[in-house]
Amino acid sequence: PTGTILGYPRIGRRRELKKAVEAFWAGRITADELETAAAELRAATRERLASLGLGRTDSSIPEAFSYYDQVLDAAVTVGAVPTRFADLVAADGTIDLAGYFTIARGEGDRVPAEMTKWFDSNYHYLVPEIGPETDFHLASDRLVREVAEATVAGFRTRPVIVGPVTFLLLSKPSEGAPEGFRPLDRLDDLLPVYAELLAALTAVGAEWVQLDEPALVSESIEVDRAEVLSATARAYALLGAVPARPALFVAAPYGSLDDALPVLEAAPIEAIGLDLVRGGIPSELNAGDKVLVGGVIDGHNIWRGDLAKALDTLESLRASGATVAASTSTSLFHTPHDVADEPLLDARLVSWLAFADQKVGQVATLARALDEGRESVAAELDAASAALADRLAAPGVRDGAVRARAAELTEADFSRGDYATRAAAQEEALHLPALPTTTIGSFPQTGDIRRERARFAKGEITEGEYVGAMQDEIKRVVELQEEIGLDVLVHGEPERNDMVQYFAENLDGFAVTQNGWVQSYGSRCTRPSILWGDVSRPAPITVGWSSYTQSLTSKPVKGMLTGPVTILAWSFVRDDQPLADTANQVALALRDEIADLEAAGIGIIQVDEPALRELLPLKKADQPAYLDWSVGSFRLATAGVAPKTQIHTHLCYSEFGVVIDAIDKLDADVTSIEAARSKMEVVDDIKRSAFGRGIGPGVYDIHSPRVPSVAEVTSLIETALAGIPERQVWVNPDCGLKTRGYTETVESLRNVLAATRAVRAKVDA
Ligand code: THG
Ligand code: ZN
Repeated sequence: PTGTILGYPRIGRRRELKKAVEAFWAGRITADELETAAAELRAATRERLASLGLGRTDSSIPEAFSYYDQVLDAAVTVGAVPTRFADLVAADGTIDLAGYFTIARGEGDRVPAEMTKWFDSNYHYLVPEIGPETDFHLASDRLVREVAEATVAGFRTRPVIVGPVTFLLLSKPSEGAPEGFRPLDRLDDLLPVYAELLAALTAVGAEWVQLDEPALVSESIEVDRAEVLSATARAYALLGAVPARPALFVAAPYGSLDDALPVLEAAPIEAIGLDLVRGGIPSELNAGDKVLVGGVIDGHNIWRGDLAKALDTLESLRASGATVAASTSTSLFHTPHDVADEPLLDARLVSWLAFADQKVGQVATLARALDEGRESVAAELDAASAALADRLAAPGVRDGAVRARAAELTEADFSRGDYATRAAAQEEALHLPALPTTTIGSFPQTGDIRRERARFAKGEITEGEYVGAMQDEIKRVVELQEEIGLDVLVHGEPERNDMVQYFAENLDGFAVTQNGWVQSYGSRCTRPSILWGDVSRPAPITVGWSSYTQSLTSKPVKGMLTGPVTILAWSFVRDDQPLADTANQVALALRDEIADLEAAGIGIIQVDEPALRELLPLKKADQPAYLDWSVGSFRLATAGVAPKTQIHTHLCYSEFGVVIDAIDKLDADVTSIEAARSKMEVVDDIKRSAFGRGIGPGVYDIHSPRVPSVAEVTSLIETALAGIPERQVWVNPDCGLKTRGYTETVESLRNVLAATRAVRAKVDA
């Protein structure tokens, strides 16, 4: 095939898969009914892709479905089920759908597989657990059945699976593995299972198979690079030697292959997928008679982009003498289905966009150009160029006032001055006790709250009624916090659907979608906003809610904002200027919001940056520049306040050590982080780093409904105090309480306060 895509959204145009999966979990439909719904979705996807121009029978349509996660699929396929779930495995070594979901979601005391970020995207995969005990065997024929299902429907599709090297590099040692064990050590035991799978795929008629090896582009892998390369060579020498096998297409999305490219070029495989959006054309190409699949259509964003330039790139790839096909840089599962599902978006904006279906169309156009010559697609190339030119010149894309303000920034705008002075001023202004207690910001989002928000969105209640309902909720949350005895209060964020979308809805330069869902993990989705123009703040956003809250209490109320890096990370961001420039525009809008909060008497303002770690580039050479602008944008947002105003930040995830220098440079007065799940491991990182400002390592794991006991929280606080000076320590949960229920939240917070009081009493004594 001359045109293909690496993958397609699996959740469904109207989130059909999410709904079916959740109905199955709730017991509303049977496993058979779920299978039927999934099969219908796969059938619709194949038909759709064919109608958009991919070949029905030339293996250009990927067979890339997943009920939950593609890494879990690979684990279950090769029999890598964690020991604690061994009872879910049937006598014949297979696991049913219910068992598959149990690994993903846990059950009772059995914790689910760990979830972590998939490269530099907002998708989360489940981390396989591999040890000496892992009994690799072909344990699932799901992929084989899907290829057969496609054949019955008149298609020949290309099955997709995570490749063996990436699979092991993304795995962690199982609980029982000895010290020093590395999953990659099991490569030679794993490969025969992949070989068996290849033979089974051939037997049902697969002519190609796609093995995804994104770990080859990442420099954030802990295994030594030379070992990664030799594992790759070994893996593909062995798989290439399988007698009756499909042609092997090894795809490397999310960046350039660098020194892994010669390894793949030398391997007995038939095609290599290059991400030519993130990486450039390799300086040296020796692909021989392999197909180079040029990933020139960006799978990571939603812009229509420069189609003529994409074709130029493919043509220069072909100039190396290689056989070339057109493709996407990554799977399209990072993009929503179809711009045609967005009737409320401005038509002009729509003309600049390409969601998954439009990108498939672009690939088909490029494939035709490769086959029949550039002239055969002249009209399409011109239309794309015209749309791009229109976008660059459109009102709002460049706003003179926003640009003038950014151009005038000086060093001083990024700096708050001496911490000791600030700390003294804050102590005098806030009068907080030792070990101050607070929460991260959100309180449980009840059905009532969601209903009121939905009714307001639909125009069923007036703005006055809506504000009244939210204020009632805020009042309840304030009274609850006072009764529990927390020191720094929050309003609970009932007015926010999502911490990024809420700001996007209230800033100029953003658009929000109706159906633009993108899978975040499992059945959970987000609707990333589209940051298309210069960003400014037409009016204060949170000031009314925060002032109302402060009017209810004499305790300090913390204003709650989402930081510039996180707003960028969880939106689709314009690609016509450096991220750094866009981040500074968002920062300036937030800076104004912070100034207004301060003027309204809010003495503590939290600016959350949970995505700071997530956007860290995969290539080490790109990391310093990233840390520079990301930290800079946070400082620009927060540095306008008086010394006595206390700036907080919150970061999710416990990989604190990786970005601790950056966190230090954020220069926030107080930083809260996740720590309870990892039993305060971060305390060692903090101790080593000489981090000198306020720090709140979470003492309550909000990811599970479990209520931590007073003794447990006491011990976590004491662990923190063993490594960090008492004057720096804050006491708070790991993260926001939005996804929790009220019952367990209240009980847990009471225990947190009881533990804090107990530790305070001991410290005072
Ligand atoms: N907001 C955004 N991106 C995020 C998060 C977020 N990315 C990382 C992390 N948090 C992902 N976590 C979640 C957690 C819950 C949900 C989505 C991502 C979720 N979504 C609802 C669902 O799928 O049913 C839909 C929510 C809605 O109605 O808007 O529950 O917090 N932007
Ligand atoms: Zn968090």
